[in-house]
Amino acid sequence: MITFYNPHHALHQGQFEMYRGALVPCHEVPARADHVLAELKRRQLGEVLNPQPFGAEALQSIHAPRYLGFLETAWGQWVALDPANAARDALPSVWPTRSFRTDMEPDNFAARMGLYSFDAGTPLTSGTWVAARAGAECALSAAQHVVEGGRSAFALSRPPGHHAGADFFGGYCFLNNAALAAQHLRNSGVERVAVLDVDYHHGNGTQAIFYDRPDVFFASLHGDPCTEYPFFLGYADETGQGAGLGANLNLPMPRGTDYAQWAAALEVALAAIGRFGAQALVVSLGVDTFAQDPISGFALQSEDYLRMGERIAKLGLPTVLVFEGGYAVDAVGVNAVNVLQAFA
Ligand code: Q9C
Ligand code: ZN
Repeated sequence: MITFYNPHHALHQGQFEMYRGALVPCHEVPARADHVLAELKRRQLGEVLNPQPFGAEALQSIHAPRYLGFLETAWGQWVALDPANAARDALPSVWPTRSFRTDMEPDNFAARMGLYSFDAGTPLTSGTWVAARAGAECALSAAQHVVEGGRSAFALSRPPGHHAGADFFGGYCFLNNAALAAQHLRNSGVERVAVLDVDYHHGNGTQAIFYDRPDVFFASLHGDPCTEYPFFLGYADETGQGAGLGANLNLPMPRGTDYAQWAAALEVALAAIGRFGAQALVVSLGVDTFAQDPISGFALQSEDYLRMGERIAKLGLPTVLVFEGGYAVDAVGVNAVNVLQAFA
């Protein structure tokens, strides 16, 4: 398995996220990617390369230009408000909910933070843009490897991506790496692409990006949004719209779900991907389904990730795997690399 590793990921280093009225230390930390890289090297699982550069058009294939412009300039504007902000992450505190306008882009920085986000758990930091852009290049490079005939490739980056939409950040995500990979496959002539999202949390960003499209199938296994983040999307009755009707599959599961139950849902997702006729697969590989994950509620064990990788490989599709969540920092390397090793 070839890996494209984001050499700039640690430039995104949030200090705090808002949780129950307090600022608590971020779960999404640089050590996560470091552990995965160390485990890949320990098992000698293949080459680790830096990503190739991609231009603005590649990002604009998924993301709105005004959102990209905001991300690129946000840190400078945050510090311009007050030089003391250089030592503080930017977090949003006001949002345009129902009945507000979102077509306007206010001048006020806090207003624009809210316009382009959906939670207060995703700090924007000095290096967020550089890290996220290089992460997108990892996903695009992995997709390009598969376009050139590679069986599979892994994009090892953070911040993660699957909660980010065309024009919003949240859930620790800024650029939707999996969506960028899927779109790159489409632009390179792959007519039917499937995204399989196995992160504990529903991939609301990816779903929203492809919801009305018949050419990219989205299947997600996740904690029931009735009780689990991101709460407002990920229900079983979301099946796509317009030309995309039938190309979206959500498989929410209750807290406590173990691998036997989870694997039964995986069979449903893989069968649907087969019926769709996917010619390539993108996996949003979150390992926050792990029993010891500090913010999640499933009960998967480290060995289960071997079975997961083996089963997904049996689809026999050219596959791009993109690193997403997983916050049991000491186990995240073993769990993610178990999927990759068994897949390979
Ligand atoms: N106290 C991903 O796994 N907040 N994002 C949870 C827990 C958001 C997770 C609050 C979790 C987002 C990529
Ligand atoms: Zn997650």
